[in-house]
Amino acid sequence: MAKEREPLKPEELVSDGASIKMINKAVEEGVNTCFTRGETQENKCKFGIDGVCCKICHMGPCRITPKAPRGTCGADADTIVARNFLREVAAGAAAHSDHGRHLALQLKHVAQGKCADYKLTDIKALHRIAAKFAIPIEDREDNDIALELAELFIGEFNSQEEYLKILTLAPEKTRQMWEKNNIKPKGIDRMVVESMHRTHMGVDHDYRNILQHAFRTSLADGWGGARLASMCGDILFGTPAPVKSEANLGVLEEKNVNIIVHGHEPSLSEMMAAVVNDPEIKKYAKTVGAEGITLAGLCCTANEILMRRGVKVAGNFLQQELAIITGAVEMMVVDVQCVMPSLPEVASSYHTEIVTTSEIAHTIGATHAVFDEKNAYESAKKLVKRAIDNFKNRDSAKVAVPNESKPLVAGFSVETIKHMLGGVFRASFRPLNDAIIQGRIRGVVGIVGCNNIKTKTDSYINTLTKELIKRNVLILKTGCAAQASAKAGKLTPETALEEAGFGLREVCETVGMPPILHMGSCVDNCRILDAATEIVHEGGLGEILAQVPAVGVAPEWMSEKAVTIGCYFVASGVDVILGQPFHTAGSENVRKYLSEEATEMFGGGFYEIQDPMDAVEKIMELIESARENLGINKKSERKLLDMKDRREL
Ligand code: NFS
Repeated sequence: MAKEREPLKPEELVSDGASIKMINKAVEEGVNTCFTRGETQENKCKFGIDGVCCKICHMGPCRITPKAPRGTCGADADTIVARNFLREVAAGAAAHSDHGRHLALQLKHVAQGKCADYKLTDIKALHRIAAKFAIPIEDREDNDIALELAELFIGEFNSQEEYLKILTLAPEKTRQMWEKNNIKPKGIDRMVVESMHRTHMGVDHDYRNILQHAFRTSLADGWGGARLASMCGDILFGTPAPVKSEANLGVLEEKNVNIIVHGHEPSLSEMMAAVVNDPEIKKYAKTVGAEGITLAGLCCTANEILMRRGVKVAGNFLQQELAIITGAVEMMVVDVQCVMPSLPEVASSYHTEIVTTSEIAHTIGATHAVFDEKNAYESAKKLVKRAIDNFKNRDSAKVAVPNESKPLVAGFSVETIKHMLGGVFRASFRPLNDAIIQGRIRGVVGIVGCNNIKTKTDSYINTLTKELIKRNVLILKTGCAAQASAKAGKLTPETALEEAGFGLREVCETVGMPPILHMGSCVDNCRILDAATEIVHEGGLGEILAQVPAVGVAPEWMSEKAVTIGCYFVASGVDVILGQPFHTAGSENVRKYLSEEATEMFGGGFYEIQDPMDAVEKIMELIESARENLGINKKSERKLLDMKDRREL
């Protein structure tokens, strides 16, 4: 049974005031959260940390030690660590890509007229994307174009012998590099199935061969499943454009019915966002004594509807339980991924109803209400009504919404960035390339991924971001990392510009763009690669992604999806810094493969750096060395000195 726990110091666990208040409230009300469970789970298994526990067959589990260097079957640490790693990558690719599959199928159903409540919202995006795959658009019905595109995307999952068509979106030299290293993926499903086959007892034992497939599988995600998820999302719900909103638990309103959408896929949350504006529903909320309805998002679902509709963000990953602890949430509707199984238990201390909506994601203690896409509006309306009916069950003594939220600007799709840089008539990355070549911007860093109980929430992310913009690095963000900046008030042009270095500030002011660009949810990490591809195509910064002065960072990552994302960045030639180490410490060979050998093969490798300031140093070193290799540093040094002089003056 639970032991007496040490008094918590919430300010050591989280960075923002709203979360501190809610952790204190949880303790007062005797509610367990990830922060208390994190303490009871503090003693981690060393074999697990090192990745040397093998439970792939039932002669085991076997654990590798200096005295027992091989498992019962003879597998050594290299094989075991590599197999465990590949399984993580496969799980991450499966999660993102299944999300992509649902959207591809939805695109097909919408094109066939089977989902009457959805439409092809962004026809420009449909045409733009169809053209990328040489799908004819002249004199054709949009539904026909969408159907052909949806079939092409669905084919990407099924392809048995052909490489993914979507790989053609990468720069040619990057594709040649994949070819040379034999990591071009075939069908997405095939890659994941093969990962499971290879790691079954007695199949693939060569750690290099196993890890090579990890990179191949990750590409099937980053350039495949996740990429097509973003593209389908843009067609169905609109390509994101700059939008103002707010973030943190203070977006909940005590006098309103509060509904939170949480998870990942945009279909349900889009419909919920439409329903809460229905006059009939608004009127109904008044009948129960509420002033109105607040819809807010958590995790990457929040990012999806923030980017396209400006829906407010209640918080990032480690705030999902804290939102319930406000006592003011009538309903939390979840779909898939990053949803804690503890939610119904936390909710049992309040009146919040947790509703699961996906066939593949049930939780004991939650209400299960399958979301019917073919009858989407009515499905969503039923849920909203049910939430309104729950308003009367609130315990007013337990309601305490922290008065903390910050304004933000999000919605930076690649198309938007192009327009901001080049103007409406000559949308182009040219000004960005020029600024990098001149040295006003030193490089571009993607900061992505989760929060992790092992790091004070948001602290690594925000320290790193602050230091990098100071050093004239443009930041592209997604996921919980973007929400960390939002909660800290750094996603408005004004606040961030106060902290940016001179060169970066000058460029951002000229084009009216903040130096930290929120590019969306976790599947939208492919938008970061898309931006890097635009930079290559624009010219002057190399012919291959590996040459661009760009780095990826997952500061506070925790999920298998993050492992996969890291891998597809590296396989695309981008160096990746991890704030948390992989579970690979048990094999020097695996570690060497993921860092040094990956760098030799792909042009990018992994670095595990647990201190954000050390990470800043490494990132700047990598960026400067890329600049050096491109031969663009000479000119910029002179210019930089000028600027320094000017600043001092
Ligand atoms: Ni991505 Fe991390 Fe989850 Fe989104 Fe947040 S935890 S791997 S950022 S919400 S997927």
